[in-house]
Amino acid sequence: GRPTLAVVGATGAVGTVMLQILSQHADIWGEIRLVASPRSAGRKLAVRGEEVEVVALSEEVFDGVDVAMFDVPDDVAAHWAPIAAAKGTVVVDNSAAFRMDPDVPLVVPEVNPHTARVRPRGIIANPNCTTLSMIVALGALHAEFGLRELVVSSYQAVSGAGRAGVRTLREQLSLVAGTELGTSPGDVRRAVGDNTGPFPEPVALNVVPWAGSLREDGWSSEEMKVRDESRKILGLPRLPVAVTCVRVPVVTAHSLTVHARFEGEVTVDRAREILATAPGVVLCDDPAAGEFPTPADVVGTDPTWVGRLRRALDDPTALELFVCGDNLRKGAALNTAQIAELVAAEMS
Ligand code: 2RA
Repeated sequence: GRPTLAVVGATGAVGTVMLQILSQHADIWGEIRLVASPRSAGRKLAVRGEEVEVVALSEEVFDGVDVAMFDVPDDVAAHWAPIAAAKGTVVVDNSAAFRMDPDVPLVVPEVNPHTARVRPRGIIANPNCTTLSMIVALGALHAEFGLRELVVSSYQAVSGAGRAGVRTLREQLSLVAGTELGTSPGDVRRAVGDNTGPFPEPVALNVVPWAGSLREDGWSSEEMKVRDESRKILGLPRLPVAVTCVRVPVVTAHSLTVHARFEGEVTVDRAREILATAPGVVLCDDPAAGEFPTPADVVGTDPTWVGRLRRALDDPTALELFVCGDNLRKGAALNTAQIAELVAAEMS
């Protein structure tokens, strides 16, 4: 029969997009079980055109489940993924709990699909949305030119911080709309009040140079993820990566500026050819016509969009580019679904 799938974290921001994707992709699954915290149990959600009742997370929900997609907090995944795996379920996990475990592959199907087959713990990790928003384009360029160094800055949408992030931006926007705010120090902060939600500063009419939690020497957890995960996915464990992560008042779709240095001289013409033909990448780059990707156009789409492609002014071995991708789709639910489909194909 067709494999049974469990979606753990079905009610979250990523879970909601996952149910849409499962309804849009070729229907390879038998039963789809929707799982969430006890708080959400009993709710009905639509998937594949049918209403399915959400059940509370427990050991028994994994009985007979072939593949489970997890989108839950790190501590919940750390506890429950091994329990599911011990029952023979292949877990595709979108938390940070297992990404850097050497016995857990970190998979992007366009870049390193072969790694998904070797999974001693029965767990496959899905990368962070910021890494995923650039890595398909970089993987294609690396395969041709050989990557030597990355310097990146992110422009991250608030839905990366889940439903609470979206709610916070919308509430703050309603408090500043139609005002003259943004003209004197602290006026936006006073208008939005102390409750800045999951962000350390107001995000409306602002940019916030912070994502995640504090790590050593002033780095953020998000910055460490971009570096460590890029190295693991590309198989370049010593790749120099300089990264600054920034939150911007965008609902969904992360963007990054990228300076990528390669082994030898590169040409924009060859880079354009590679990006124009790479699976999962769309080149949208005509500055004379004012054409480049922006989050407002990219949201809801699957590919990694690339624009502003230039050779570095002072280094013939480096390229500058702007990339943009839906952090809930390719950045989370879509990549997880693609990995689960790879696993399901092994089973058929
Ligand atoms: C963010 N990447 O955008 C993080 C969480 N998934 O906040």
